[in-house]
Amino acid sequence: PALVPAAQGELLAANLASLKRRHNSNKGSFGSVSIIGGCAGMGGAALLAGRAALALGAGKVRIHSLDARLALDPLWPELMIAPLGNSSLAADEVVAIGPGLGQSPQAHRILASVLAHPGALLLDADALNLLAGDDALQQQLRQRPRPAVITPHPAEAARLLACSTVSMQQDRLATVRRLAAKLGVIAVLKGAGSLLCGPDGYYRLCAAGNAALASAGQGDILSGSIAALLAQGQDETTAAGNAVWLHASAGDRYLADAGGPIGLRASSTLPLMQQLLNQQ
Ligand code: NPW
Ligand code: AMP
Ligand code: MG
Repeated sequence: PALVPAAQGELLAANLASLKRRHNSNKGSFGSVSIIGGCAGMGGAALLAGRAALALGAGKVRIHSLDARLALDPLWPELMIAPLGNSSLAADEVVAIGPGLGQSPQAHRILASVLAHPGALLLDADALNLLAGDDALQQQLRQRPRPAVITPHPAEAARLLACSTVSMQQDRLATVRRLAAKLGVIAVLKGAGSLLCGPDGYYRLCAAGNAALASAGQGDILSGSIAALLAQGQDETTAAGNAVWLHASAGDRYLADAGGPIGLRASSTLPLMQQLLNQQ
């Protein structure tokens, strides 16, 4: 915080009051989420994002999988799973694309068409890898009437900016600002001390979180969580900020309860996030 004037940023805080539920609400009140990803060998990433979207309160969640063999999540049968091509997107649903998407020509074609989705949109993982170095896709992203959310980890951010991870990590604030301005998006630069920034350069720093979160699938959990809060009506900055805070704080709760950072599975982060969400 001492590095920049206070007016240019602040610490991330929870802003969850709008998620309070009316007694007579129904699943239609809490929106629909589509997760696009899960190619052969990485179906788990799409399942984790889908489970997170359900766990954090989205009314309905569908996974559009690139692997036709992924047809059901037996542990979470509430999830709908459709092979890509046999499904369409409604204009008002929230779309999260990237977890386990892969970088095949098919994945590239899907991304190009999804960038035209008029509703809320989140890009993560391989959607960001496909975007890196593709000027036409970047132009499409910038021209969206409703800015998308992107959630790169440091290596994905470095690919987007065509620089090394080491040089990028030396000035994370400059990096997240460059990403948000260059792509016209709400950018989350993940890692220890996640940063959130919009195209106007105003940033939020997450002081919570620890190395318990350094495990496979945690980014996929974060993507689904942001999608859930978007589906419940929060705007892009609020949804991304709240999900980053809930995710990092769940990591801190694990550290305190377990007495150390080792052993938190991405799936096991979800009940901790649910507790934090309901206890606010
Ligand atoms: P290193 O090793 O330090 O040089 P990739 P991915 C770096 C899917 N998944 N600080 C680090 O580099 C995803 O959704 C599927 C610094 C690390 O080795 C994607 O679609 C799963 N560096 C796909 O896999 C579970 C950091 O980035 C490298 C950093 C590929 O995504 C796993 C890895 O990045 C996964 O989510 C940090 N905080 N964080 C499943 N169950 O199906 C990362 N790095 O090469 O982009 O690979 O992130 O695994
Ligand atoms: P991904 O690399 O896409 O799976 O995302 C990893 C998630 O875990 C992101 O939300 C990171 O911010 C979080 N994470 C990973 N390592 C740490 C760490 N050392 N401290 C805080 N958060 C972390
Ligand atoms: Mg990831």
